[in-house]
Amino acid sequence: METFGISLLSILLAVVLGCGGREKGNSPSIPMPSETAGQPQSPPGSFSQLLLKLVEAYPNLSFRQPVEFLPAADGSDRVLVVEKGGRVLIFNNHSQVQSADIFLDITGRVDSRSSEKGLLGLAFHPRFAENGHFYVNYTNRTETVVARYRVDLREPARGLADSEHIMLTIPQPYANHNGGHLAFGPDGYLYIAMGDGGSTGDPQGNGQNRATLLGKLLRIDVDKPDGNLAYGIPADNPFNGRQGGSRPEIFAYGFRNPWKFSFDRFPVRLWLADVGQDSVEEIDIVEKGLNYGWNIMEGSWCYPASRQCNAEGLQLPVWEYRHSLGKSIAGGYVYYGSLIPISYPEGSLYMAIM
Ligand SMILES: [Ca+2]
Repeated sequence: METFGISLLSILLAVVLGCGGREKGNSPSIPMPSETAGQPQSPPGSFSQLLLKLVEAYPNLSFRQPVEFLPAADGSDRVLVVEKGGRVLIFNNHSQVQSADIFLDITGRVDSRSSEKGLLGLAFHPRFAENGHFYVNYTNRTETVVARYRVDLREPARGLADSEHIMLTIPQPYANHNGGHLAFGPDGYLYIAMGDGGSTGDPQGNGQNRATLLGKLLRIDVDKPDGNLAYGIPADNPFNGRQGGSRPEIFAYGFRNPWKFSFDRFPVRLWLADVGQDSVEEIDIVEKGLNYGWNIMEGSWCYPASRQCNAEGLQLPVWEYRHSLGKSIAGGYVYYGSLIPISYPEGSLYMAIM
């Protein structure tokens, strides 16, 4: 899956779903795919109905393989762009901005030589203004690294490249499917998206194996290191008791390559885009402890499609599309603003596809 071929800032936010007016636990009021395992069904809706167009946000700047865009956490009007190669740029959030500064450059630590490897995510600590901490997710030659960095609070627009404190490393058996997004939830814990380790069809079975961190959404407590760990395990993580050898860092499992996820504000809801194998791209609402199906299922289809499967206990996506409609799904956000005149009054979900 080629995921880095276009400019992040000119991504067409291509899937628009109304998502208002629901309480947690009820079925979403968005179009649902078939709930019958293995039964082909065309996704509802049509991209041709969209009235969106691309606008270059910062025409005077250029970026090398940008993978993340986020606001600065220092109270300024600056924004950051994370580049896959290992740089993070910071600049004023103005369309005519002329130049960007380097917030962080860890190119020397990052192996980005294959298409899905590199510096893949950055998240500011919720109390960044007090502690100056931020977290990154990158690949080196053999593993994923989740590490903490810091700024000097007197100079919050410049990360200290020599301040690395490694939180977690995860061996990567293949070059692709590294997930890479990380973000703090409204609960103050750090969520980390991990792909299934790569290759085709999850040959190691990592998605369904709760003894590995591959193919999972993880949740850790960066503020309470526990024993030899650089982090703590939230008390209500679903496998905190290591049941059956399960890793306690797991929040949810059965993912192939969860590339981006985001938190809705009310009700609190975790939207996640999971990149498909050969046929189906999916959007999941992730809840604690649940199994999202890979590699038993690809979206709401059995995997491989020629095989019968048992979907009992598996969470189907809330929406999916097939490759006749678009390729790799990237992720997105629920938008509550008024700048885009969509007729869903309580928020619309925008997802980017490649
Ligand atoms: Ca799935």
